[in-house]
Amino acid sequence: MRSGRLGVGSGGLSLRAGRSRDRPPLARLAAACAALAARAAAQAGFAGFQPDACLINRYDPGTRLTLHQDRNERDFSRPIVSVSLGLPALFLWGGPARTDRVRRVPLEHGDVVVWGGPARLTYHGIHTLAEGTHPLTGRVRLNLTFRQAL
Ligand SMILES: O=C(O)CCC(=O)C(=O)O
Ligand SMILES: [Mn+2]
Repeated sequence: MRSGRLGVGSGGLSLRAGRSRDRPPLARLAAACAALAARAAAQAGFAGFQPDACLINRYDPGTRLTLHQDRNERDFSRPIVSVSLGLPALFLWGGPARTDRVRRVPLEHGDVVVWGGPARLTYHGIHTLAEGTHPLTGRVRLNLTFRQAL
């Protein structure tokens, strides 16, 4: 699994809203993604979510993401919004302790998962990705997590 980041703040590719016609295409894409994430968060009961960071993970078959909590953000009252693209995966959804029972939730291309509130620090991960080919991404799963990090 490899990670990247879709820029944060004014020097890079801002996820903040602005006058869209004055912005370069990539910035408009970032703003559209942020709007989508905010809408998903609102539908899940987290109004006012304003993501300022997007972590992008790339998984090839045979790779995985071990159980962890998302703790790099300043305000845990803000949710995480996760968008899955490409190959399917099993999302591992545990509890507040690493040793809690873990459920396996199938995720497919286009699925959006939002977690926050009392579930914000739930341990989660991705089971070893199975071999496969997706018509849009080939042998790859991409995951975008939108975060209010600052
Ligand atoms: O790939 C996923 O669905 C989860 C990614 C994740 O948990 C993370 O980037 O912290
Ligand atoms: Mn995570």
